[in-house]
Amino acid sequence: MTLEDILHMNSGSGDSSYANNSLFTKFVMQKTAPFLKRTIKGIAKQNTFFDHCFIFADLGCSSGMNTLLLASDVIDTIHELCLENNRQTPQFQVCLNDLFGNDFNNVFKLLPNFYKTLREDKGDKFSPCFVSAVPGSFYGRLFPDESLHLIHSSYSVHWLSQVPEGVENNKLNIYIAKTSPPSVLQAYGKQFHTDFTKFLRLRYQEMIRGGRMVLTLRSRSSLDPASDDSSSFWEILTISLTEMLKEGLVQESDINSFNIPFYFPHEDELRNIIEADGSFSLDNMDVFELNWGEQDYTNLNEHTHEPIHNQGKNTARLIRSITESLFTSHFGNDIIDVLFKKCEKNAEEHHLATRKSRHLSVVISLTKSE
Ligand code: SAH
Ligand code: EXU
Repeated sequence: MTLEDILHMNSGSGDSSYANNSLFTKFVMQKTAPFLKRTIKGIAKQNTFFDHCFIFADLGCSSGMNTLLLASDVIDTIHELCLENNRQTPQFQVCLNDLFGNDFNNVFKLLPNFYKTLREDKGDKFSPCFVSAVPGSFYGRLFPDESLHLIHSSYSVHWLSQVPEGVENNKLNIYIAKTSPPSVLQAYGKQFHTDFTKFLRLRYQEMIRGGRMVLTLRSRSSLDPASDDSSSFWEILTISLTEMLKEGLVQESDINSFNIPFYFPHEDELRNIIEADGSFSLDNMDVFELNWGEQDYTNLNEHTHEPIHNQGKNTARLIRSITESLFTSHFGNDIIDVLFKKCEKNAEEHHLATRKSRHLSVVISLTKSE
């Protein structure tokens, strides 16, 4: 089985579904919305872009409230621009992409309401919008040649196409950690370099001349993993797995051979890859930090509307909604409940009680090269 057959965020709308744990990434999208708006305004200078049908894609859209939020943001911005300039709004084609295992059905259920709201909001200025799903990996071709005006992706392109080769000596760590040997960092960096370059070249083929991309990824503040403190989420998993090893619930060899296939690049790494490849030029970049653990994202008290402090539970649920498919396919189903119960306890005791979990993100805006 390859990663693209295995990986998916948790489906449905239960406690540990991604749909129910995507408030943090909603904040990320709100934070990057002005950036996206500026990019679309830049596009508007290219007159022909809004002539007939504006085609855009969200790569790694997942399933939940955020999935259609992006579509609304783009359509609203273009609407405003067209009103300002006294021109007719184009039709829209919205292409929602994610891997084959994504819960697209959950998104489809939200569509009637999405179309209805659009019609109500826009009134007689409404122009048709066609939403379609495009399942497949963004490390392969997804769209016909020169067909897209805009590509957006949030919190997805840090996912690699596979676990890097040469990370077997990462021992009990499951991602780059302070105790990882330098070769592990290099292997992860190299895999990201290969994958991101491929991503840029594929999108170059699929975009119209002058087309733009806005990508948001997790990032690292330092090139040196030892001085980077952004990985505490994955440390919670490592601590929990190590406890299970001591209790004889998992095997050491199984932990040694498990590593998570994502990589959070430093801004300089992104810049270097984009420049070296040349398919796109980098127009804009912004690095920002949001702290997980500052507020409670899921539970508000029904009566007082004050947050209920349930950090351990919420942290464990979020980590579970993202990583469960990887753990199930490697360790089997039996360990899952115990693992995330331990995560809940460890999130409370070891981490969130003593320090915040910093999440650094980077957003970039790119234009297709001539
Ligand atoms: N954009 C949403 C969801 C982010 S979750 C938000 O901001 O909330 C990250 C998504 O990226 C997951 O749904 C995962 O399945 C998807 N993803 C990871 N690798 C991918 C690939 N190679 N091709 C397409 N989607 C991928
Ligand atoms: C995500 C994260 C995260 C969050 N990574 N996703 C989707 C992700 O891929 C790597 O760290 N959603 O809320 N966080 C924190």
